[in-house]
Amino acid sequence: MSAGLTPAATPSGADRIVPVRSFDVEAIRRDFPILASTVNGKPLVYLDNAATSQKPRPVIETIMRYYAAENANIHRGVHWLSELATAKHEAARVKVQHFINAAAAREIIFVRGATEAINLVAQSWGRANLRPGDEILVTGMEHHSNIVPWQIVCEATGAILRAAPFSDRGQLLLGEFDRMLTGKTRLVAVTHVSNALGTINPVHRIVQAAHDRGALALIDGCQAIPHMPVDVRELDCDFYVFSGHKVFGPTGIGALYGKEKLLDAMPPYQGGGDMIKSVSFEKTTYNDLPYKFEAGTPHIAGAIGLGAALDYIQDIGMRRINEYENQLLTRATNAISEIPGVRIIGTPPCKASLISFVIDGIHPHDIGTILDQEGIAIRTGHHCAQPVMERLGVPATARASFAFYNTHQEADALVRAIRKVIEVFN
Ligand code: C6P
Repeated sequence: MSAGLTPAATPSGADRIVPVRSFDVEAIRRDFPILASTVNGKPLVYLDNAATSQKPRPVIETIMRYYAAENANIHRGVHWLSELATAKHEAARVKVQHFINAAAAREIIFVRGATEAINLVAQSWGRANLRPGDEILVTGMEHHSNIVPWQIVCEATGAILRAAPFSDRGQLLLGEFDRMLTGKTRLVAVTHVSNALGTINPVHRIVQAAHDRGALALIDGCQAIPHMPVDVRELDCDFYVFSGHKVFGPTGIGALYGKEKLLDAMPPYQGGGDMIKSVSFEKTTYNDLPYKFEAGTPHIAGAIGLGAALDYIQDIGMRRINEYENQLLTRATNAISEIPGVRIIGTPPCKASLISFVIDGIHPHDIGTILDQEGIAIRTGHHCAQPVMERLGVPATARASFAFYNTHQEADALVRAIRKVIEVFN
């Protein structure tokens, strides 16, 4: 790496230059030390943001400061450090609350990531509420994390998992979705943005339709939260989940939002310290929200780091991020569409800033390998969305996914590298 991870001499954030009016991508990039790296002798072009995003200095520094000066266990000690760490951890929860406009901090449960959040709802709400013949409705474009937890709970309860289809372009077939949403449907679980296609689903409408049928709605926001403003109260969703590492925060931390009355009625997911009020062999009573769902010592540094990440992108502004990324998406899509032999997988009208593609006669892994030689990081494979691949009749795709720190030049470098792949194979 040409830029190390040494903390800046200035206090957290003091060296950040985030211009208010114009989108100064070069100034933003200076906040991300890893972006100055070279790979295979070429400047790193990081286009694997849907897998995980890079971390800005304020996040790195916040985590370093936590371990250097603030580390203690939380909710347990009466000593100064424990109270400090507790306050920081709970302040991070409030940051998540405000970021998604939840009504209360107790509606935010810290989890390891979106996967754990969905498993929590499946195991807690699902086991308590699902009966044989009840239905869970997902879409055909879900990540495995929004399929397998429901299959597990369906096996345990006798409920049935159904998947609404999508078109060849990767657009959810709403007519089919509505038809499959019946009086038997107890929960609709839909991705806000598809990680394999980029499709932005009409989640507001989906939530309303679910509620009209008496079903709950869970939204998997993993690929939406880094790219667009999300307001859970406006959406009126019952649950919303996301992972911290995709939104410029650390790995191992994420959030489950749930409406308070639902979370209150749900049994604990895991047992252990911190989720109880009192324990005896005769009777154990559970803690209040959100702690009822947070057994054991949590990822304290992760939560605080996530809070710093949300502060950082809020400073830039989610609308501006969205606008800028749309420019990158349009530029890259137009150029890639012109290359003979390249097919973009996922061309719905509403799309987030990722492009899945295949090239005639060239395996996506070979595309990824040649792009890597050019310093370009993309993901290849099924993207943990095997049903999407099966539906579209491709074994795998190459996927370039953009973040707000990517540049127009990087989009052009991707296009040049795709042309080079074709040259090499021809
Ligand atoms: N998708 C990708 O490269 P975790 O692993 O819990 O942080 O996130 C799971 C997950 C859930 N839903 C969606 C829509 C996702 O995209 C992901 C993670 C990564 O596409 C890694 S497989």
